[in-house]
Amino acid sequence: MRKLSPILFATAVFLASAIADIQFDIPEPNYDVSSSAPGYKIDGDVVRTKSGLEFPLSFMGDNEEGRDLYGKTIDDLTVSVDFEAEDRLRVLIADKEGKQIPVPDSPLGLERSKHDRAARKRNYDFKYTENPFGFQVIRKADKSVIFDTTDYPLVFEDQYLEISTAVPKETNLYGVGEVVTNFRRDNKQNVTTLWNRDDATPFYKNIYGAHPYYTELRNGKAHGALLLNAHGMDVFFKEGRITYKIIGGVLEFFFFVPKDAKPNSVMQSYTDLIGKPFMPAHWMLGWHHCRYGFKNISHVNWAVDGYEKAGIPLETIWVDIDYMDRRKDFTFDEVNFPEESMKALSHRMHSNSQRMITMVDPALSTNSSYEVYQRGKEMDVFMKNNDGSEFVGQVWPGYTVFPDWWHPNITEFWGKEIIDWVKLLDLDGLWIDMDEPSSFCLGSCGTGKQDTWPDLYWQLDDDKAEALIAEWQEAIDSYGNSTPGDSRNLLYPKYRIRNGYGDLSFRTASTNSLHYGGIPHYDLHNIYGHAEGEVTRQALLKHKPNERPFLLSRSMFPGSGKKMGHWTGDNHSTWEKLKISIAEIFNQHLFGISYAGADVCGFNDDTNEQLCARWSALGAFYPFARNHNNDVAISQEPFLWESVTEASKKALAIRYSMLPYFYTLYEEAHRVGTGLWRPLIFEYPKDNEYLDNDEQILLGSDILISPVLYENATSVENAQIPPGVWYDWYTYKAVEGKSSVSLDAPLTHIPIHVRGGAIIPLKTSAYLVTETFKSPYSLLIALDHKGRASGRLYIDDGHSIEQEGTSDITFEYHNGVLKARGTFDYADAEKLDTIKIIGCTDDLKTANHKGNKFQVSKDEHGAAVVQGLDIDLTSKFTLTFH
Ligand code: MIG
Repeated sequence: MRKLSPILFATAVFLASAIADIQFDIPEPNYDVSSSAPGYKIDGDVVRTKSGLEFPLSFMGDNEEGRDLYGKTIDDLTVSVDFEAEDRLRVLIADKEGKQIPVPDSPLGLERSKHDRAARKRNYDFKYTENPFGFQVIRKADKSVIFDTTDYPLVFEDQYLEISTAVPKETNLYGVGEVVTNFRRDNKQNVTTLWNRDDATPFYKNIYGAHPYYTELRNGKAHGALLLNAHGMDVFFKEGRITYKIIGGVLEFFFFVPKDAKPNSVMQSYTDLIGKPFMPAHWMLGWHHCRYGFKNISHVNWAVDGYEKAGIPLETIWVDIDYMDRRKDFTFDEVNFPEESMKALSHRMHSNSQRMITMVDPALSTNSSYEVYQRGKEMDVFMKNNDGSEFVGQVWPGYTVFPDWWHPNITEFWGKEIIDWVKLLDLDGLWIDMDEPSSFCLGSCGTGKQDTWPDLYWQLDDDKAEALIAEWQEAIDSYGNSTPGDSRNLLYPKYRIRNGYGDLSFRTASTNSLHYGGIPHYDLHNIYGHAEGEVTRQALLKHKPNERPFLLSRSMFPGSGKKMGHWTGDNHSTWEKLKISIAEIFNQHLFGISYAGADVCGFNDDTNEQLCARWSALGAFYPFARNHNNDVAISQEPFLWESVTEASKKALAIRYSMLPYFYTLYEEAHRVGTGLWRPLIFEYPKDNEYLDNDEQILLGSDILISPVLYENATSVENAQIPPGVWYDWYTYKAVEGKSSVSLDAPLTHIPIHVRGGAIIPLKTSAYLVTETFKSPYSLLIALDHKGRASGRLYIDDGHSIEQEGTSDITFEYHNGVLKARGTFDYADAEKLDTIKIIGCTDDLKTANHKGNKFQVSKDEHGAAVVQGLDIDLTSKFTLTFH
């Protein structure tokens, strides 16, 4: 059938850039993007439906010509066009018979069938050609064609779909992932493969999640497009074209065309469809610490102690798979992590208002004495082989089964295990890993081997590895390429997407294994982690219906950000991974995931003091901020080095003081869909000099972060300062915008600027998030050139889903008058204590509030300061300065 190259194969895993490429006999497909297929024509009436148009297509080739390029040609198609909203168009091209498998509604949760009326106002036009069929999406306002398939034939086969749009050669493309690469994508030679995969973040290759979504920016105007399809695919950005080559499903496109054509509005439109990012609780914004390879419970407690002694804020401690008995979920290593000691850790954390999270992997040991497995078996909830036996792969606990998130019993099964576990340790959240899903062998390698312990192939000598691989191959092939009633080649589809591991089934569940209803994994692979997230989240909600659940997942799909956060996976302790983490987080935001971060100080390889200091300072501003490390690397707790301690404490004091600002941004993300971290180009889309900047971050619109990303640098060169006036966070020194400057940055210092024109709500930073939120508010008023500033503050109880009352306050300052307006329904009396004004040329002496006079003083950097205001943030107020 095909040959394996075991030498490459055996050594490849965990080597970041190596490719464990299993050689296929089938020829390499044509990766060229100019297709010569015959295409389709409209073959029947174009009918107006309630929500748009519908018409049939038929294949234009004759019996031989252009048929069956990489699959079986489907002759009859239906196109449905839905004018779903003013800013959203859906174009669905599907097989008439409905045999192709679309992304399932559940657990996607898009409610995509609900649109039964065409939006009357529309920012776009839809046009089509009949013979051959092609379509265009046009932005009405300037008549620009933003998607255009009319000069390229459509290919629609059971295992191969190809569609392509023309784009201007010099266009700017962002998104399509998950992939490690610069934020603005190279559109000359770029292919992004989507096939969820457990691999340690090599550049340019497919990794954990799949997001067939992009934002395009042309001449300062943005739009977005989602191809809602969970099959493996290659997306080509090549001079003048975006081309999709997909191995199954249907073509379900959504186009996002907001009126103002701003990139941030495109994010709003996109998340209107896929769901807004979840609202985190206050504590989730604190600093997290984790490592793989804590040796025992004392080692974990040592880390907690170390933070405390050094005075480095620690909100949450994480325990990785180390706690488990032979890596089995929901069990304890009775020697190193006995149950009582884990309970004691949880108690310790909680009695100090801190938190605890543990890892849960989806794959469950098939050991006959493992009760979780027995319960699942009884409820029949695991993935199957096509002869009805359990699909048994291999993960950390040895041979494992994989929960089938589409099985009707899964909620009951998984829900019980999750709730029991969370209750047992009184956990604050869960971390779901390996949910691509990851499996270390090929095929159902463990069927019938229940109680034996498999080798890890990457630890074997070549000849042994070869023998093992031959065995696996036999196992996977024995279940056949296809399933009864399905003639597709599920194991070796002819079109080879550029999967980093070659074989689609390598390092994951095999594509011929089955989910409920006989649906092959082939058709659901990219949505497995998303589905696990949904089922797990439902369990957490059942356990505590009014608490915002905490879930972090490695594998994501469009809509996952509504349920959970994401870390960027197994990065490396290198400068390039530090730098690229910025682009990765920008991308996550683009995909509707606002709770995102990278492993601070790096996961794989040994970190070093300088790198870890720089990373800790930048990581202090990650939306999700966590230090995490590998089991075989040197320890990297921040308190182990003086400079890292200092960098962490300084940066975290700033983060904690800014928590109200972070929280307000999170509320905006949750309501609107905008990101916390914004590339400069998204805030200033007409300023082309920002197109490529993925080294600086706008936190919201008002805080500019310019981290050091290069070894031995002690300054940030060519830092771009956006338009207007910006003030140094530490010295209030003004920098004129639209400039490029050099910023001093000694080892423990991270340059930060605040936008003139902004009002930033702050708290007094403390060791813990709860303590910090107990302190009174202060406002930092940074004036623009006209002496104006404004800002926003959102307040709620910080953890409940249902709120009795929230406050949404707008502050405006002009001509010595500060006005606070908005809604003030949050019941607890929150106080405003201090106001600081920077960039003020008037010599302010007093501030007046309801007849009370307060002295205005100057701080050491010349800012005007009023303290002791004691104003209740329970109603609107005005403060006048003289
Ligand atoms: O194959 O649980 O990405 O964060 O520490 C390694 C151990 C499994 C991979 C995760 C990483 C985690 C590690 N896991």
